[in-house]
Amino acid sequence: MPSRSSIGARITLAVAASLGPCAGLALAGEPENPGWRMPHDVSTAGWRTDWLINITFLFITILFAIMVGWMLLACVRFGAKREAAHDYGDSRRAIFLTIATAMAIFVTVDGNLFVNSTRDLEEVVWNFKIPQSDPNAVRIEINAHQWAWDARYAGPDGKFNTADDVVTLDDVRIPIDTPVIVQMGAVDVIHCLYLPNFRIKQDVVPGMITRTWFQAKETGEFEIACAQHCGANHYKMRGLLRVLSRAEYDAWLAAASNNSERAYDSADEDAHWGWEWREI
Ligand SMILES: [Cu+2]
Repeated sequence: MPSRSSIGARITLAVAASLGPCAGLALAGEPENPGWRMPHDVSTAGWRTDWLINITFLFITILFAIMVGWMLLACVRFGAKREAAHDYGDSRRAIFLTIATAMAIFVTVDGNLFVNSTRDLEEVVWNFKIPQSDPNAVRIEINAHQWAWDARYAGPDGKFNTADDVVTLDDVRIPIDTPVIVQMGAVDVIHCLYLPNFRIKQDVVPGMITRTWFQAKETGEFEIACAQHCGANHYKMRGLLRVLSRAEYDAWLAAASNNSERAYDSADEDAHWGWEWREI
């Protein structure tokens, strides 16, 4: 039996193959702007989200085709010359058929969404045991505010809010093939960390620490966005996420940490927004 990922890939290909020529886009190679397609997935778990979107798209496309086909058939077969035999839909048979059809669609489409999304949450998305069991996992604290993302790495001492922390602005760097755990806080309004290429969306709420995790399977530069309208300059919350090789990442972190220690100012309280990492 094919796995969910291979079924998802086939559906994606089938949908892309059928729509590609209409949109005038070549299927070979990844366009810079994916246009009507989903952003290029570079995460290990993103296929789960894509599978659910694609299979749901397939379900509703089939339903749409059946309904339109049925109506067209009625238009062709019946008209002024040949009147259709009709009722008012209040017979027991009509009520039963209506309820049975609605339930079948609800159980199939929504039931599939419910069962598989619940399983995805339990197995991966909310399963922090996976990244925590990896000794190489990268931990990042993110402070969201109007209108930027501050990211904080613990530095060689492994503790947050100390002199060797690396702090960046709208610039998150992570190593490939390594779980990344992010804890987030907001100082003003609700923001939402959105990584389209990782299928990650997590609200950042003042007064609490929220978290997410993901793992990259390709190097490159990807977009960070805010998915909650957080004020007039919401659009400015655009950052860059760079996936580096492990060696590049380690070299960058070591150099940046050296710089941080030199520039550390214990009196600058606004700069010490980090918190003690919350183990679960
Ligand atoms: Cu925002």
